[in-house]
Amino acid sequence: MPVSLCGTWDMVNSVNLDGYMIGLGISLYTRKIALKLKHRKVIEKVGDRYVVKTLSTFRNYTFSFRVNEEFEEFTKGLDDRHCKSLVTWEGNKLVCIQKGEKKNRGWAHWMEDDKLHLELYCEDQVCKQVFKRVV
Ligand code: 1AG
Repeated sequence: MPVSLCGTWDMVNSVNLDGYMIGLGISLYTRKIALKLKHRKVIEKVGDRYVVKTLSTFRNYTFSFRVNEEFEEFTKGLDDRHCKSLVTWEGNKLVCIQKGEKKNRGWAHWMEDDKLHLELYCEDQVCKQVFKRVV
């Protein structure tokens, strides 16, 4: 059984978020704002659904899903695109493929040394973020 990613997590490191946002076609103006933010992740399990919230002082993004069940994702407030998304466990990694206009789009979450890791993929870009648990 994979470890639980549930909890509240604060970003402590972020590498190449700008490249990821360029891949998504985000404007320079919005990228400048987004790069200054400290993101907080709140991951909850409600019944058999996960609810994932990315919170910041600028915008919030919340979505929910069941593992192994494709869903319609609208990335409201991010790049405002529609994707057909599918989240699965690959070993201890929670992996999402976001099919849509952008090639090679998705993300992966996993735990390592009590930290929550996130990789965000879009086109040829990879953003890597690390979060520590909020106690
Ligand atoms: C995601 O998490 C993305 C979460 O799907 C947001 C992370 C970075 C920002 C991404 C794109 C930037 C687009 C527009 C910038 C505008 C606002 C930035 C606000 C950022 C906070 C919402 C996947 C994963 C799911 O965590 O578990």
